[in-house]
This record gives sequence, structure tokens and C-alpha cells, in this order.
Amino acid sequence: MKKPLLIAALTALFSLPLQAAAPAPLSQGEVRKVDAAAQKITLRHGPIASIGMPPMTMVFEVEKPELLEGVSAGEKVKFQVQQQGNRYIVTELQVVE
Ligand SMILES: [Cu+2]
Repeated sequence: MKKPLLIAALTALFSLPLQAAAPAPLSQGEVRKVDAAAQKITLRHGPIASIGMPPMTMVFEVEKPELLEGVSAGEKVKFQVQQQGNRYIVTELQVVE
């Protein structure tokens, strides 16, 4: 009777590092403004679970200028963001139809 519990406990234990290593899911947002020169984008975004941020409109830095190519205000996007201190940096950005 105790074996299934033990297996469940071991399975849970060993799956933890895998979950920690998995990339965070993309967050949803809508582009408000693109500032290519400053490498910044203003997004109205939904909740971002990976950094515990509620929905809001804010300015993000982008990791590289190419991320902003073909992106314009009004478009819906999915994105990945990394927090470095008090900086929020978009590392992945995809326009969604
Ligand atoms: Cu925010």
C-alpha cells in the first residue's frame, strides 16, 4: 500500500529540476509604441507569471534591435521577459495574428 506513495514522491522529487529548467511560457501583450532608436517597446500586457507581474501598460527594453523589426503599434504579440534588477528585458517577441 505504501509503494505507490513512495513512487509518487520520488517522481515529484525528480521532476522538480526539469520544471525549473523549462522555459517560461510566453506572455500576451499589445504593442502601444515602438522606439527602435532606444531599443524599447511599450506593451499593454497580461499577467507575467515568471516574474510575478500583474497586467499593466509599461515600457520594456529589448535584448536586441532585430526583435523590433516588423513590429508596430496596435499589433498583438507574445513575448518572453527577463528581470535583471529593476530592468525588464524582452528576450523573445512574436507578432500574433
Ligand atoms: Cu508590467
